[in-house]
Amino acid sequence: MAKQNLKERTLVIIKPDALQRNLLGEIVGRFEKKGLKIVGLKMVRLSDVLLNEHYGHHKDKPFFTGLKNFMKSAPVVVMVAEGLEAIQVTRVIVGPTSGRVALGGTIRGDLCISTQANIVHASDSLVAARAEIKRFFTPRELFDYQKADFHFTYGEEERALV
Ligand code: FUP
Repeated sequence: MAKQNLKERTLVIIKPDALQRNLLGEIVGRFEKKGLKIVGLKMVRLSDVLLNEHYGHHKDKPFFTGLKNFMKSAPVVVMVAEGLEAIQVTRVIVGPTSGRVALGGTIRGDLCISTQANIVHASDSLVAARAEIKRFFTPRELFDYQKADFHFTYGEEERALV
């Protein structure tokens, strides 16, 4: 297991359904309120090339073409969130793939009822997070900065995990 650190980063894609359903602010707000630091954020329109790469592990699934068309139907917002165990923390607050089984309190559980139109994508491992962040962001688009609430976001032992 990788050493715990306060700068673990994960990629989040806020999908076209969230944009169409006026949920952008709500979703970014949930990450902020959790205590994750937003270190990158932009709107992009996804291409076939990018989606073939991003969802390559699903290319033989029956839902692949539909998923790609959905992801191209409007721009998406891509975001990098940083913090202690950011990858796992993000998966927990996002909830499982289907909005129909995701528990209330999670983003998908509270905000959607679909498997495809499930509001967000979030990296599922350290290896995936590294590749996905590189896929969507250049180093210059990612920011290192101090947060004013750092001392109240983490406890003493956690703050020492530089
Ligand atoms: P997740 O990691 O929770 O985003 O889920 P997966 O990697 O298993 O799936 C990626 C995307 O494929 C989902 F966000 C939606 C889509 N999908 C379907 O449309 N139908 C399915 O049965 C499974 C996944």
